[in-house]
Amino acid sequence: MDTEMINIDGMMCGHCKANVEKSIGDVAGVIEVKVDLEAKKATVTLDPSATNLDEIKAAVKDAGYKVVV
Ligand SMILES: [Cu+2]
Repeated sequence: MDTEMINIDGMMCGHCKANVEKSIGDVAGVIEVKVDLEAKKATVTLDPSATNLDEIKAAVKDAGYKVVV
């Protein structure tokens, strides 16, 4: 199990936070996701044999938000 932190730009409210959490949570292999709206960060616990950071980033982009590296 890996824990990754990503910075996300474009989240303005609790709805955005919920959107991002759902998008990341729907990725197969994601075990847990927590989004901190004020810090603009997501903490993702994932199974590295099932997914990877690129897939998480793609899910965030697909939801309409920007991953800041
Ligand atoms: Cu919003």
